[in-house]
Amino acid sequence: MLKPEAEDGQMTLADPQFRADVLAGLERRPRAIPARWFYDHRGSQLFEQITDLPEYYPTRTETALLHELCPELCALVGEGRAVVEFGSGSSTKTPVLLRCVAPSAYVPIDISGEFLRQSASDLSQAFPGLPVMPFEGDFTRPLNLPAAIAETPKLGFFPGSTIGNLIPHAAIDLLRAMRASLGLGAMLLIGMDRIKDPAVLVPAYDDAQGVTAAFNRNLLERINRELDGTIPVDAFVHKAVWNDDRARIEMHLAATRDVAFTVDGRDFAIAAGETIHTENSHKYGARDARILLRAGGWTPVKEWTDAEGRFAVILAEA
Ligand code: AVJ
Repeated sequence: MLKPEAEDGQMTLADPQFRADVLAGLERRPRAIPARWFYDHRGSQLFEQITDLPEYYPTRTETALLHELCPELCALVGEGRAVVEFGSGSSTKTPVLLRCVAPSAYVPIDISGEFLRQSASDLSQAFPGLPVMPFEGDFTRPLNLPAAIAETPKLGFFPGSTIGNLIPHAAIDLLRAMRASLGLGAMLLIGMDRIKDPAVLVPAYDDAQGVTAAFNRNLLERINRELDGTIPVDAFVHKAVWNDDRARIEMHLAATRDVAFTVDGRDFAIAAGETIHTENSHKYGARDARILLRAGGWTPVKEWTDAEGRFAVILAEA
């Protein structure tokens, strides 16, 4: 999912899909750009900082849960499965899972080859005996996984509440694609953030240090860098709002004055107060999560939450 850039800040050839999504997103009303484009090199750095913020509870809550659920998980999934991670893996969560379930192979799947190879080689070093098979591909579609693990039962791993970025119908399509990719006898371990008091949710997406604001506004900087844009970034402010009807945090960039700019040679005008919708982060209650999984073709087996019920890790079977 992550798309690295040259670290020296050199212009890289813009992804044609990025260009198409940005131009279409700025033309549509309400204006909206898909959240996946946050993660250029700078955006990935800012996201790492977000995961350490005092207000951003998901990462530390899920990591602690993974440590706690290990013995029970081990008993439920057995040893020797191939762990298939959707996304190139986190340096903190993935090792916790791999130490726990003693897999026969580890297969991280990502559309970005560079991040994938980096995290795969880090993991190989930490787990010398473990076959690590990075797989480049778009996991929103059913994939033919490596033939070497064709007969091995799989454990899918999709942490971080990344599923929350998708609107429910797309989340269900993704779950079904994962089921098709993982095959017969598969299990899935998935993290989902819970619905909770907006007084906790909103600061998690609008922190006191302004890191999330910088993460959001970096999308505009990225457009300027990669798509030859002239967006006056200082004219946009970060907004995080709880949409109770849809049970999601929305991030927007709101224009503080009338602005005119060009992107890739096209003219745009945004009036003061207008926003660009940049992210959805859906939250799921315990029953909501189970319905979502079942709609996606998965049967919930066991779920774990922290004492405050902030975050859930759910094991399901195909
Ligand atoms: C990586 C999609 C799970 O929704 O919490 C964090 C992204 N955006 N702060 C989330 C994010 C702003 C994050 N996910």
